[in-house]
Amino acid sequence: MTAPVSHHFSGLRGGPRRARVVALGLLAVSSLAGASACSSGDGGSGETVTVTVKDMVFDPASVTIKPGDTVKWVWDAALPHDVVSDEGSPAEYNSELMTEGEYSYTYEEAGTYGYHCTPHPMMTGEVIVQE
Ligand SMILES: [Cu+2]
Repeated sequence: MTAPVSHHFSGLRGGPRRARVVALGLLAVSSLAGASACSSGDGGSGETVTVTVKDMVFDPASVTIKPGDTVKWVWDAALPHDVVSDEGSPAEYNSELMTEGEYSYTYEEAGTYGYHCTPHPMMTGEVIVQE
């Protein structure tokens, strides 16, 4: 009698796992050439001109700028002074009376803007805004 041989079939597949090659799609990044900032004055990005507020004088007393530019007054004084637009100036503005610190004003439109210091009427300055 022959004993039945039980065949045990292994279902294991020992084959090496196929390495799956992942094809990396090359991302073509389209760079926007020529978009870098070219700051020529047309964009309205104004420049800043500094005027020093000294005792009894604005230095320089007259500045010429373009529309959109800013004048920044920087105090370097022992006595208190302020910056106040003249009567009839195309724009009205005024700083505090102070001996140190700074004050800025941006001029949007062409014109001649006189200003002065309240305690010292002889302290005068002007901002000429030209296209
Ligand atoms: Cu003054």
